[in-house]
Amino acid sequence: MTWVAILMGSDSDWPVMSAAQQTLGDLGIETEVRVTSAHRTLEDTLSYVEDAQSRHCGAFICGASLAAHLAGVVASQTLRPVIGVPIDQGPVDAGDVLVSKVQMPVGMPVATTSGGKVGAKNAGYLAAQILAVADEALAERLRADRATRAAKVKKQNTKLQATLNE
Ligand code: RP5
Repeated sequence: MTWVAILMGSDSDWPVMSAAQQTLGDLGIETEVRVTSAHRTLEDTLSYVEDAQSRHCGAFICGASLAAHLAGVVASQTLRPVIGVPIDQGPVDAGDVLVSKVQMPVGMPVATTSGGKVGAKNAGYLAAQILAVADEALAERLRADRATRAAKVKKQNTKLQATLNE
């Protein structure tokens, strides 16, 4: 079975990026998590991407803040899908990081989510949907997850209508 690599430029990104790992774990998808930087440990980053590909990694999720080059560097080294999560850190907010991440040159895409834990969770879901193209059991788990969320919204509406009709 294929798996997902979760990379981040610093362990300060982990409180956000752990949400991606949790999401994938809940869907039964194996992950590897690495702190590796596009600037400070470039060679390690490149070696890891090559090694992960050789071990059938199905997608990369990359979280970083500031200049946020990690996802772009990883995308330059692989044809596997790369998902970028903008992280709010220090002098920049996640919106600034998002603007950097989405501006990849033609032929080198990074699928960029919103920032923070919501973005990290959706990075997990997007990676899962990519893997589910070739994994019907996983697709079924994703459908079940959506059904659970839909049931929750319907329940909320039923409760609200009851309150309005009191
Ligand atoms: C980025 O710089 C990291 O991904 C992190 O989001 C940010 C700050 O890094 P540290 O100050 O925690 O090393 O490269």
